[in-house]
This record gives sequence, structure tokens and C-alpha cells, in this order.
Amino acid sequence: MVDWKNVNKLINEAQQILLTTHEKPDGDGLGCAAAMYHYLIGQGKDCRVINHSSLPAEYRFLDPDGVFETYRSDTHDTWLEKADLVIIFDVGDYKRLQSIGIAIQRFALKTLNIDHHPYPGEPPFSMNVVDEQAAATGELIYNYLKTVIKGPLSKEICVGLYTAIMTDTGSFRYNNTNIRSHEIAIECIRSGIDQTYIYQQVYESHSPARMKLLGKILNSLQFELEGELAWFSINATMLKEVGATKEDVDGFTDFIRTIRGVEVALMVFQSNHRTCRVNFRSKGKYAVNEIAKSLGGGGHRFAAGAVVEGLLDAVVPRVLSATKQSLISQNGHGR
Ligand SMILES: [Mn+2]
Repeated sequence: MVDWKNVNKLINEAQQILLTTHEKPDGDGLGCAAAMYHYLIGQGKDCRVINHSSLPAEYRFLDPDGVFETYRSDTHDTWLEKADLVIIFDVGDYKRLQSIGIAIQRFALKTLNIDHHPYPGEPPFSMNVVDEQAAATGELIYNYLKTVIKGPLSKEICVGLYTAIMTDTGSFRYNNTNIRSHEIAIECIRSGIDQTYIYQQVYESHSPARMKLLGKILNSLQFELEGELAWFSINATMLKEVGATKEDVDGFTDFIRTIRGVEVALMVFQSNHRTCRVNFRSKGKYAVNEIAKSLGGGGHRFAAGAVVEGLLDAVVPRVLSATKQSLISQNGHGR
């Protein structure tokens, strides 16, 4: 159980608070920041949300007042160095904070890490709240807010929390979905949020380019191990041909996992001229975090990834062989 008393003490003692999350932010990290921002502003704190990455278009609804900022040393450092506390959400790996993480270390700021991933790495945090059982970091923020807010949570707070839970549970479908996720959703819906609107903003606002790219992927999809493993690769040329961006690639691995018989979906994406992004999604029969770890990455049991040095031609065979080996050995009696 998390001792929220100490967390609350840390927050109460701080007046100037920075909220931040990882690069290429998702609904969990952003939703947590939005929920905590509204709470802390209500407490009279000088609070800012500053991330390395700008707010993705599909999450603009979280920020109707335009308070989410993108870190820039020249605009933010004067404020930042005076911050009493930094609350970091959902980071997984400290390096994913990128530029803002470097600034936090440079000013040796007090840090509170709240996450449902293990081991965020550097720097030593002033306080760590890590619960790997939580379906989303938003669940932890909900738990905290319930200890400090008497009565129902505000609609503004609930928009953030619902977004966090909805996105990290794949709209209440992934196997991390539990009673708690639904209980939080119920309270959020009671607060008056428009859950259909939130869903549509996040999931029904894909660019045509993304859909064209998906078409290319589906055409080149490969199946191995009697259809239990489905994999695809993406390169810069494919992106260019349809006018897609790197962000358009997000979520494809989840989608491929939805195919009948597929237990593990794998993507290898040549994201720049020297490294590939590798993404694993499992339905639950096979753990994929150890494969990601062996490639220098990490993640959850059924959702993991790595960044691997090298070009597609070299990385694909290496990743495929590591994946097949692991799945065959996890299957026990061989094939
Ligand atoms: Mn998360």
C-alpha cells in the first residue's frame, strides 16, 4: 500500500510545483498532469505543466486553457530553478524525460516519481511511488486525490483521470483492466465528463496518412510460429510515400495483436538513420518484457519495447530470432 501521507506532506510543503511526463506523451501521463494541475491550482499552488514534447493533437481537449507548455531553456529556466518540487508521471525510464529531465538534474530539484512502471533510473528521486499493479498511473493519482479531496472529484480532474485509465487499459479491454479501473470510470462519469467525446478525440482522429500507412503494413504483414507471431517493419520511405509522420506509427502494434490466433505482435520501425524502434504487444500467453530487455529495452509483461542500434536489414533478423526463441521456450514442449 502506498503511504499517501508522506506524499501529501511533500506536496503541501511545496509552493512552486512542476508537473511533467515522458517524451511522446500518452493519455496516462498527460491525463495525470491535467488532473493534478487542476487540484494543485485549486490549492493555490504556483503550478506549471512543462513537457519535453508538445501536446499531441488528440489530447488537446485535456488543455482547454492552454496551460501545457513545451520545455525551452530560455523561457522556463528562471521559473524552473526556483521550483520546490517536480512531480513526474508515468515515466518508466528517466531518460524519456529528455530535455526537461536534464534541466531537473541540472537544478538538482526535489522530485516525486509516481509510476506503474518499475525502475525509472536516474536521478535518485526524493520520493518514489511505484505500484506495478496499478492499471495506469492515473489510478495512483485517483487514489491520492481521494485521500485529500472530501466528496466527489471535479469534472476537470475527472477528464484527466478518465483519459489516463481509458488509454492505458485500451478502453477497458486490456488484461490490466480491473474492478478499480471501472470504479474510477464510474466516478468520472458521475462527475459529468463526456466520455464519448473523450474517446472520439483520442481514437477517432487519425490522419488519412496514418490509415494509408496502415494499409501498407497490412499488405506486408508476416506470420510465424503457426500464426501466433505477427510482425511488420516500417521504414522512412513508407512514411514518405503516404506523407505520414513518426507519430502516425503509434498504436499499430496493438492493432495487429487484434488478429485471431495472433498472440504476439511485433513492429520494427527504422525511426532514424542509425536506430530502430522495436515494439511488442502480447495477448497474455507469452511475456515479452524479457525479450525487450535482452534487446536493451524494457516495459510491462505484455507491452514492451526497445531501441536497437542498426538498420532494418540487420535489426529485423536479430529481433525475430530473439522473439521466436523466447516464444518457443515459453511454450515449453517445443514445436
Ligand atoms: Mn501508464
